[in-house]
This record gives sequence, structure tokens and C-alpha cells, in this order.
Amino acid sequence: MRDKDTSRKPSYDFKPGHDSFLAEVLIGLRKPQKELPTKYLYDEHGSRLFERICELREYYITRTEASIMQAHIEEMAELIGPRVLVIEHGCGNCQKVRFLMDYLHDPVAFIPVDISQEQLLRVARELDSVYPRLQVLPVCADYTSSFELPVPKQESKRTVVYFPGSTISNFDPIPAKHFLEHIASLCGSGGALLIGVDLKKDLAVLHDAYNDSEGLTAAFNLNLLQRINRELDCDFQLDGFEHYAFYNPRESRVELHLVSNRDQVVHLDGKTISFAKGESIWTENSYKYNLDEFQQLAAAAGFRVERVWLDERQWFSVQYLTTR
Ligand code: AVI
Repeated sequence: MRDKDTSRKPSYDFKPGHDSFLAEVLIGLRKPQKELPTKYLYDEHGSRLFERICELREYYITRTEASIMQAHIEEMAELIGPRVLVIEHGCGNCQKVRFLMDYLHDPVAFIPVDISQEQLLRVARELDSVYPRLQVLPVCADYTSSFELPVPKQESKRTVVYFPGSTISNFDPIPAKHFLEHIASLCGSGGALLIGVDLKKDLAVLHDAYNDSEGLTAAFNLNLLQRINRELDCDFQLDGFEHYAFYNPRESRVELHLVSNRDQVVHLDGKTISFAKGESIWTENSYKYNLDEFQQLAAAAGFRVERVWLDERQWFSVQYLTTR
């Protein structure tokens, strides 16, 4: 067994600070259609709510992706090959990548990237003890911005980015292309991307997934206002806003909004922001693809779709993309 560095600090810390949070919130709330950056949904509490959403009966994504992974993991590991460097952007609690790691052939290093520093360090420590031969190099960063990656001690045969959960759904088309281009350049020639991509389906299924009966998605959405109150000393009245999620068929996306249920004002950084009754703050998009659309997006970003695995209902896909 190799010696490991067990003092767990993030290898790199690029967590966005208070000032950029404030600036981005102010910019978003001053737009004609008010909006807030989706990434800020995931503070400690938001991340915990999201984990609970993933367990909901109505939220098919996590379960369906897991069933695809379980059915085809050996073939995936075979395609990925031995002695790889694995990178995961937005790794959360790393539960999914652990399943993959268990089947990979002698992976040399893992770079988990996440905005939530406490969770990242906790998870990195766990991975250290579960995979003593793997070098774990956590990076605390907003992965939608550019940041430097640490260089592992051992050379790898290939870089593989794992991007599960259809997080790509939360990027608008142009940022999605830019993000995939960035991944393609990280992977370099001979590299690969294993990605979960949610597919178009019955509208009732989509409606229920984002309007769950336990109200967890509503709590997840409203938590963003609570976070802004707490961290930016703002005064959103939480009972003045309601969760609203619907499928927009023209744009092939589920949209999440917070709708003001009365005329009201909010104070932030010495400024007053007005809301009319019925006015919304747009907080998230979740795009749904068909296989051709995603293949075109991947190709535009420099990837070739090598292999697609689907569930029986064809609700979700896991795709293996290689750089061209
Ligand atoms: C992380 N992402 C893929 C989720 C989704 O389904 O778009 C985020 C989410 N928002 C509400 N529920 C789940």
C-alpha cells in the first residue's frame, strides 16, 4: 500500500465568495425576467434536500440511471479500461462514482470537484479509506467556471470524466456545448466522458417529478431565498413566493420558478427590488433530449457517441463518448 496524504484540505480552493454571490444575485434580480443562478440552489441544506429528492418515487432520474449502471457496469468498465484518471464535476456525496470505482481496473487517481467544501472534504476522507491505492485530489470549485486541475503523482492511461445524474440538463444549449468542449479538452485525445442524459417522455411523468407530493422540490427551490436572506442579509418573505415547475415543450425543458403571490418589495445591499403579484424568479431549467439531439450536441463539442445504454422504458440514457 502506498503512503497517502491524509491531511484533508482541498487540493485547490476556488469556491466563489460572498461578493460574487451578491453580484450575481443583483444582476439576476434586475433583469426584466428575474432569475437566480441555479448553482446557488446547492448549499448544505439544498444539497441535503436534493439527496432526498433523488430518493422520491416521483423523481425517476436517480433510480433509472442506477438501474442502467447496474445492468451494464462491467461493459462500461471494459470500455473505460485500466489505470485511468477519473474526474467528476459536481460530485456531491460521491455515491455514484463509488459504484463505478468498484468495477474499474486499477484506477490511479480521482479528482472530485464540488462547490460544497465541507461535504467535499468529508467525502474525500471516506474515499481515502475505502480506496487506499487511489490518489484522491479534491477541488473545491464552481465547475462552470474555469479552474486548474491538480496533477496526480502517477501517470494514467486515459482521462475519463464521469458526469452522471443528467446534470447536463441544467445547462442551456450554448453553455452545454461550451461545457462539453471544456470536458473534451480536459480528456485530451483518447479520453472519454461517461454521462447520464435524461430523455423526453410523457408530460405527466415530468410534471410529477418536479412537483412531488412531499413538497421537497418546492422546499429545494424556496431554500434559495432563505440562503440569500442568510448569507446576503436580505429580507425575502418565504410565504410570499410559491414553487412553480412546468414543461416548456418549445424549448424541451422543465422550468423551475418562484412566483410572487403578492405585490411586495425586497431589500438587498441597500437596494429595493419590487415584485408584482404573479411575477416570477426563474431558478432552473432541466432540458430533456432525444438521442439524435444529444448526439448532435456532443459532436458539436468534439465528442463521438460510442455507446448508449437505456432502461426498458427509454426514459434515461447513459452514454459513453470519446474525443475525436
Ligand atoms: C441535478 N439535476 C439533474 C436535477 C434535474 O432534474 O434537473 C435538479 C433538480 N431540480 C429539481 N429537481 C431536481
